[in-house]
Amino acid sequence: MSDSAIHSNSSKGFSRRTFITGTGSILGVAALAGRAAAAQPTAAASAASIPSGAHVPALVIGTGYGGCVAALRLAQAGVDVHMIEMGMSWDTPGPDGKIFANTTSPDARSFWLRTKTKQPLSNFLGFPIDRDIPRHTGILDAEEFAGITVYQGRGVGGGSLVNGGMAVTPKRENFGAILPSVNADEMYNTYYPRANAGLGVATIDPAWFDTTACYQYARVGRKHAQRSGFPFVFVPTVYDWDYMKQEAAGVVPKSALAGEILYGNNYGKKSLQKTYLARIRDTGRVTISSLHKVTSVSPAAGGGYTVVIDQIDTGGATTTTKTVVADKVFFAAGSVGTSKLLVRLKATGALPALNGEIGQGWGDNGNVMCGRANHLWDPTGSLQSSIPTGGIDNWNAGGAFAEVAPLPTGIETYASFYLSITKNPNRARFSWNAATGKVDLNWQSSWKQPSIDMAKTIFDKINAKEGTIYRTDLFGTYKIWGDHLTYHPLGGAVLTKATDNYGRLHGYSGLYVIDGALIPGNTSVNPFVTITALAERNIEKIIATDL
Ligand code: FAE
Repeated sequence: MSDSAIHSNSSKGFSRRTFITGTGSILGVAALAGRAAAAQPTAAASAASIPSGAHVPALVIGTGYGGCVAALRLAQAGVDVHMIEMGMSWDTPGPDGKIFANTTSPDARSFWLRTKTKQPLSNFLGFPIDRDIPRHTGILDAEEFAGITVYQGRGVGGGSLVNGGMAVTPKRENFGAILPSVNADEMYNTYYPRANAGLGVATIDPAWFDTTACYQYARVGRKHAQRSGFPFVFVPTVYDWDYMKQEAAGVVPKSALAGEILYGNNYGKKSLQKTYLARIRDTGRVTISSLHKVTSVSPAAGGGYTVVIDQIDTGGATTTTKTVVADKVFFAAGSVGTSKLLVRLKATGALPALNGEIGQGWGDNGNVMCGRANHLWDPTGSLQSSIPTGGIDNWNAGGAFAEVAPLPTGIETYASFYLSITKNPNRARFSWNAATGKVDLNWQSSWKQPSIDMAKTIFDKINAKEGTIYRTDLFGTYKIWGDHLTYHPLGGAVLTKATDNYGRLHGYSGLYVIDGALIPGNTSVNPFVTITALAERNIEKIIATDL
């Protein structure tokens, strides 16, 4: 695939994407998918991107969950907003007629500026499965720090483009430990419901779950959990369940049932492109510059903030550097992106009055992965929906909540696979490294041991009961635990520490954090519903009092 084949930019392409995703009916999606396949890449949309010298009332850095909530609510309140996104707009099909690459055949679209894939499951049957790809501004960033690889989405829609769509509200009894300064009544009565509605969260039809071939793996996971005395819970998602049923019936193009995950999802997943971003577009008050990366924010002479932005090409090279002024700036570049920016801006003198909490309190949501080898009489199915829909809850007893995850290889693997979220207490810190000119993270590989111990409270017991063993071939040779990574970075600009109780950065009026950086390292479940709900809460207060 050539770079230009999937290069697109900003408003023009964005409109078409939201047009495509704005159709409600399954047949509409299918028909439009066909139309999209025939579409040509948009040309020279840079004319629509933010011009150097612009003065904007509100600038949002990043287009993930926090950024989208901020932009939508500001626009609805009558504020013109510009969103800056370093990734692509993901609205234009490649030569295969699809916007996103399949998990089983990664290509240039799959990874952010890498010449070789870095797949979370690096091995199968012990053999390495990573392969060479063209270097490109692809969708999944595997960002490597000394002790951990942090996976993140890149593009208009942020993590919603690549994630598994599991949309989980934490148990209320656990909320006090997640965000101690936030009123739980308000969250559970108002902001979690608002977030769930805005994201289109829904739970699988249990009767269909019990019969469809594509969730045999989850039924095996449920059976094994329950036989060992663990509660199995259905996990809500943002997948269009009616669409998945149509996939199973073979009447629409397949997405979850074609193993699409990690590198984008072409049809049934309601990413932010189909929810918040579609509503943002309808306001007519928001523009988005994709392939634009914010590099600096500092106080402007006449008030507001000077924001420096690199426009990049699909090889990652800077083509233009722009300077704009914004009255208010919302940091929504994700836990890692926001933390890296703020740590560097404080250390290099652009925002020296930020406090010493900047960069602190970062956690991995206790992520750890593992597989179990089942008996031959317990197959998990060759057809596996890529959207997980069940979890094993041992949070209060053992500190682990394990998602029963798919291994959508297309063949029978006799494996059960799990992503556990654990109560890992370790917290890391971002710091400026003047020698390298980069921001480091001091996470240590050994800090995953508590996560392994907590996950073992579930899987040692299941293995003993079932007479099964751990898989040792998925993360290397004779390696059980996927303990080198996280999908759920959280913290780095923690609420009430680096900011006030609503995300206003200490030291600078008009600068806000509104993404996963606010959350101190753990949400007890998958994080994006909490990130969205907290952003809904904070922006409501900011609009009421600061504008
Ligand atoms: P995020 O969505 O990461 O958005 C930040 C955006 O800012 C990105 O689009 C960046 O490209 C952009 N950006 C960064 N720096 C700059 C800059 N300097 N200038 C301009 N733009 C910039 O942030 N969570 C769940 O709840 N359920 C799941 O099933 C789930 N599965 C996941 C699977 C994978 C493989 C991954 C990677 C994540 C998964 N997550 C899941 C995590 C979830 O996607 C993540 O917590 C949220 O996306 C974080 O939202 P934020 O708004 O903080």
